[in-house]
Amino acid sequence: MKKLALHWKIIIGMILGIVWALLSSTLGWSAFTINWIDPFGTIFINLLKLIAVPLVLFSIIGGVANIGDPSSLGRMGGKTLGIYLLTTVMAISLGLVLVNTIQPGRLIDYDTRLDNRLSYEIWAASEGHEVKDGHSYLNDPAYAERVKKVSALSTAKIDASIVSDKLAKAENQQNVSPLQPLIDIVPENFFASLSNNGLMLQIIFFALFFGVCLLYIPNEKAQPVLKLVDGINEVFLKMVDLVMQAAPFFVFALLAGVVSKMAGDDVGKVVEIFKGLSWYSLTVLVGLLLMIFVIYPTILKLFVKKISYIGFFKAVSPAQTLAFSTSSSAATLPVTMECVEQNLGVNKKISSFVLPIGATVNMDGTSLYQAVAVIFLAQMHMANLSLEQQLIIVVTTTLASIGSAAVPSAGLVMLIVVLNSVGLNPVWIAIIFPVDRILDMFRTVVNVTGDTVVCSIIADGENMLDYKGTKNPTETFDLD
Ligand code: DAS
Repeated sequence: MKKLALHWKIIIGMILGIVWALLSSTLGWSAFTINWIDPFGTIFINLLKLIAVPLVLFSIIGGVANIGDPSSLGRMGGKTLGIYLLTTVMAISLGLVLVNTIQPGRLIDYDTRLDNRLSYEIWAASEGHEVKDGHSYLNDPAYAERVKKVSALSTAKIDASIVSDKLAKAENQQNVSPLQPLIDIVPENFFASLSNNGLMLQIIFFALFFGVCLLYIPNEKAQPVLKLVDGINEVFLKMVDLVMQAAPFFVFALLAGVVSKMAGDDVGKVVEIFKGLSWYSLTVLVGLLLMIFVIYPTILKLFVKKISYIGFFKAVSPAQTLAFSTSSSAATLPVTMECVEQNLGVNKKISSFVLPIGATVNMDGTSLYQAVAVIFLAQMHMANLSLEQQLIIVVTTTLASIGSAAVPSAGLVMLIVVLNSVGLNPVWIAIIFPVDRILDMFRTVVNVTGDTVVCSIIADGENMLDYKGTKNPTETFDLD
């Protein structure tokens, strides 16, 4: 039988994982799945992250040193960040258009148990409605009328304990100087950066610095270092191929764990959760799917004529299916790099530079989701955000998506920062928390797909795209 392409094996693993989880929930075995199967999903993500960090380090050092002259590095860096920013703002705008075209009434069908006092004050401020001192919102006819118009609110009990750690993290995010993100890029102790996965930007900074300095030392000194770096790179890429042989099983465990944790022993709960957040989830999903199947292919076609629509998806589908199952751009990065290099013909000098930066700062899916979530939560609390506030959201969401780490649910933590920026209550993230892990899968696919598109455009622009049609992806991760 013709060897099945890896991405099909991963998809089959995913489907079997979901089926197993629903079955185990029905039979009351979800605890078994969570205790004995889910850990293999965690092992898989750890293995991929174990490879991603040194791979980013050595591939950037090798990529920069092989580029040769720092000026082309500067030009490429400027182009990369510029296109990343463009796609992020495009994603946010799409999110805002989608969420604003759905009437608030249709977004929600809950009864309220939320902190109405806060909603009342935000609503009054947004409507220019005077709140008289000591005036109780319960007997304010204008507010009561408003509550009647917009159906009742979330049934999600605001259980602050769900989000307390995330709130704490976001609070830290708040109490820092505006240039803190810049300070955070420069590590004081490189080995500390290596040991902390979330500091990918520090590893990238060090690798760029090391690679550029490699260009300025005498060639006979630089060559042995470069040879060693290239050899180490090959080893880590072989590790990816090895781990990917077991990807279908690991993905089975990942999906089984995610669904079991969500459903417990009651499959109906999954239906309940989605029924409650249907319009919100649908709005996010429509936006993300438009990004993957319409926006990105259109941008790619505009700039890189030679890559066909089908050829592109065949080439990057192993990375997309992995992004979906791991919900981590960082964990998927090693596979993303192999896909663009082996299937799209992107030169390593480009991919080793553009992709690690993209995995960390270019999160278009996250930014679209954050824009939708903020407006949804505002509408839920009857707060009409002004156009100026929505523009503030574009800026803070762009920064928040850059600041989000490339790990599961990072986008949710940064959403708190965006909520704060327009005076909304960050505890409200508990309302959309239940579906976050599922939506995270889709937004991580968008994040990774966006990186591969920008990488292809940069490579083509630098005449470093040797696309010969996507050979059968089965060979992408062969061990030979
Ligand atoms: N899971 C994040 C990523 O790895 C995205 C997010 O949390 O929004 O890209």
